[in-house]
Amino acid sequence: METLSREDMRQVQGERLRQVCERVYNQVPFYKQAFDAAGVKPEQIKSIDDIRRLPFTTKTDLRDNYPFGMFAVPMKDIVRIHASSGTTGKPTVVGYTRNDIDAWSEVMARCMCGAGTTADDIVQNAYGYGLFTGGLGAHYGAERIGAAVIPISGGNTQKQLMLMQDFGSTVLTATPSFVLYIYDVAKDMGIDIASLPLKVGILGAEPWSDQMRQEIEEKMGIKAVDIFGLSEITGPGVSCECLEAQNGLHVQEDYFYPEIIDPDTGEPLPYGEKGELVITTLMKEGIPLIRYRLRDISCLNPEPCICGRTTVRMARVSGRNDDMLIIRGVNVFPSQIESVLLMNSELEPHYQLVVERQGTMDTLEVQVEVSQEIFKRAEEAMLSTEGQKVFNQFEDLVALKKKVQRDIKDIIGVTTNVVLKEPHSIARSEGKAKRVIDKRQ
Ligand code: DLL
Repeated sequence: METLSREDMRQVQGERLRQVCERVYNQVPFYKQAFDAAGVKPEQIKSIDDIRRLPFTTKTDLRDNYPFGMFAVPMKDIVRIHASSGTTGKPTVVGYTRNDIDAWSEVMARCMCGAGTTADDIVQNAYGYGLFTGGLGAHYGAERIGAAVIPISGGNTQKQLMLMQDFGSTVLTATPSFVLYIYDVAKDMGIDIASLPLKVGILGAEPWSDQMRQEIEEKMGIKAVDIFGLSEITGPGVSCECLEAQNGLHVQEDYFYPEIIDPDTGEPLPYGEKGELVITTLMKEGIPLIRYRLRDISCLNPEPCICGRTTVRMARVSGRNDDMLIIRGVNVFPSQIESVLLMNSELEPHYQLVVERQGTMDTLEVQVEVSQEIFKRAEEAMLSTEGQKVFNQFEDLVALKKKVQRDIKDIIGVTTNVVLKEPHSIARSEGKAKRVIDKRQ
């Protein structure tokens, strides 16, 4: 499936699309209504191109049908329930049949295999187990490959390090922000993490930049591979980079049909153009979704990859529509700020953005930690002048602050107030990092 010709893949997708349309039309009242309103019947779906005739599904539709209204099978066929907590109100609920769990294991196995995992590996799974799909998703994928899984879950950072040393873990599955936290704690404990057998991190569940990848690879002495997914579609395993190219995430296209649309008009965009990702689940039984709008921004590349796979690749997700800040008219994603910050070796990859409204103006404060080295110099200077200089007035720091503000202005076009913070002063995350504090609401 991962090396089919484009034409054969489209054939498979067309056939599967027709079947899933039939199932949802007959089993889910919401879809019967939505198809009827759009004036389309399942039997009119003849090829994958007909997907454009189908209505979209949104998170609001899932909420309106909370908890099980979108399920397409009776509860006796559901063997697992997961849920993702949103920022407001009730969680989004998804149900899996036995076949769904099997398919999920399969796509996760493909992803992890593409990222270099084999039966010889010891996979330390530091994604949270529970309603969140990260833990069990990576667990089943690793088992399907035949690797040895350590189901340690998120948190417990010191224990993570103990097991990593004692068991010789070779693959780490975790959020990128948690990996950085593990690195910090290792450093404090005097552990040289780069000298351990760990060789690859399969990281995702939150946006991260290429600069962050470099930072993680250098510090940890590993390859860092991006994996993408969301509970509504299956969990992790929708797409993943291959180890060979680390250039775009191979979509498991025979299970998940991706489209990019203009978020304002809903019109499909051609390959290469950035827009909102929309996915149709071609094989799901428990809760199949037609043209589900993810709010995530990406673009698609159909060119075959050097790894030999022919599946479409999606660009790394730089952020969600919902995460986008509009600061005095400029659209800003946190990951863009992250890229600029990490171009400076004096800064650490720990940052937070604080948005406030002063009168009618939105202001953006960028809090970022400085490196231990420059912090030490600042401290020494403060001591030598008998405490007369406070931290943020130390000349090197003033220059650094100005430089970063200028870079952000030049590259992203937004004026910010950069606040340099002492090392370890910004809260660490053991799961998804919270990058934005919005004080406007
Ligand atoms: O985060 C599933 C997952 C677990 C993916 C482990 C990868 C690894 P949710 O909690 O439903 O599911 O959150 C899904 O997280 O719509 C994106 O906005 C974001 N996201 C997930 N992976 C990435 C990534 C899991 N690699 C939401 N890059 C998605 C950027 C990501 N954003």
